Amino acid sequence: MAILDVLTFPDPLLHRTAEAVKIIDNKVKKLVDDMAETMYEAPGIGLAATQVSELKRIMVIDISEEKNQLRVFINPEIIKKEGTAINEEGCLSVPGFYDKVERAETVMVTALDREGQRFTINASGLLAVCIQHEIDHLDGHVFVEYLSPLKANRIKNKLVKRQRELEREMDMATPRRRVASVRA
Ligand code: QAP
Ligand code: CO
Repeated sequence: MAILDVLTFPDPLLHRTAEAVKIIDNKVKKLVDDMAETMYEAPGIGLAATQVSELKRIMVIDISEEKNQLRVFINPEIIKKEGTAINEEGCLSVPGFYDKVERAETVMVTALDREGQRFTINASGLLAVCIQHEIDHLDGHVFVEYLSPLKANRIKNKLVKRQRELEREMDMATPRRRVASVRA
């Protein structure tokens, strides 16, 4: 098991479309397990493979209080949507920012589980929000895109600035290699 690096908005990879999984082999199962570990460690309630730089249609969700009800969705598809609801959302790829987003209130979704078994569920409440948020990632969308351009730009600028500061800190922590001076 491993903790994976989570991409931060506005990374261009977050806007690419993920490809359907053809065979659930050990590599896919390891990715599912690593994604779950990464989500729990964050901690978060949902994570899409796109966020860990894997353009595969895989997402993990656990909205339970005890963090013991992992749901794995491979090649998820929404087959029915009903109503609308506005909920506060956040995202591991948009750390520290939360805002209201309007989505369908209930969704019927079909997907394959970690063993390749098809399941279909009717989701409402937080689970419905999370499923739509994660499927958006697989289609290259981040919740920030639903906010006003003003809000979206503010978030983008702050995250770019923070990333630069983090990179600078990491660079400072790297010991400078002494370069042998070339004698004339
Ligand atoms: C998507 O998001 C979601 O800003 C999952 O600093 C969120 O797990 C669906 C997180 C809300 C529905 C409602 C965010 C962790 C986790 C942060 C997450 C942060 C640390 C977000
Ligand atoms: Co997200």
